[in-house]
Amino acid sequence: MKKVATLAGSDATGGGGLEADLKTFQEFGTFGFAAITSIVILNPENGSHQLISLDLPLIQAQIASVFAGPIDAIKTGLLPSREIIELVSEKLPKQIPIVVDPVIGGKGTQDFIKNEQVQALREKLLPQALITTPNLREAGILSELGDLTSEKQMQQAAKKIALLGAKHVVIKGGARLDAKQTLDLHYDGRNFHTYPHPVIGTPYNHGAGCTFAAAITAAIAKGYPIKAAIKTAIDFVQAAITMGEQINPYVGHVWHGAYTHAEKRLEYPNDQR
Ligand code: PXL
Repeated sequence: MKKVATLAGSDATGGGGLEADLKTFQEFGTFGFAAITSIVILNPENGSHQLISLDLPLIQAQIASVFAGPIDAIKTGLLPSREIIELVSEKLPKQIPIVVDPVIGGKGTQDFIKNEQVQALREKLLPQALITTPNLREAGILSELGDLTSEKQMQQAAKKIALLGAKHVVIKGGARLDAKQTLDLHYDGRNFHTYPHPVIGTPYNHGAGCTFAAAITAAIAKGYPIKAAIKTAIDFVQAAITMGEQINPYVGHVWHGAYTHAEKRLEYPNDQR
């Protein structure tokens, strides 16, 4: 069985973060591991979020646990301080495919990380990435090009991010460029590939970004070629968004099991109830 690890934050509400990663790894039939860097909690009184970072020795010990045996692919998610980014980049094994989801902000939350940490992502982590998956906003920040408002600018940003060392850059266009059609742009260091698909009109898409990167990571572990991994991850997330649900008064999540219809698994037979 293929083993896939995430080094990421916990989203206590279960839509994003390592919860999304583990659910997605399972859907791909891989064995999921997780080292928790931080915990994002939601205040049920007013919908505000709080981020709590774990101490470095605790993160280090979890990373050591994860790598006590062989791992086939690794994803990084929320790494909310320069020290944590440095620790993770030091401890990442060198020969294993690494997917860096450069989490800077979250939906409905303040930015998790600020400029100083962004520099650490650029200098320490992106050089180790086989694939990085910024959204439009993160791509603008990482490339230092600011707001990206056209496909041409997405291409420029992808090239600049690739210069930092990431071998493949996938910029998630989301619905910001065009309300009807969304564009995911992939730069492989030489050529651009585009993956246009329709925008799904739902506000219940929390966790889509984490799920996308997790799906790519699991697919890579299973031996998919990179373009097939990206295409399958897009289809996986499209299905997850289509079945998104409101989870609490403040947020609606994607359903990670949609692509495989996991909600239909292990049902108790009606005639035996
Ligand atoms: O969507 C980015 C993200 C990543 N990681 C954690 C999160 C979120 C969004 O809320 O909670 C832990």
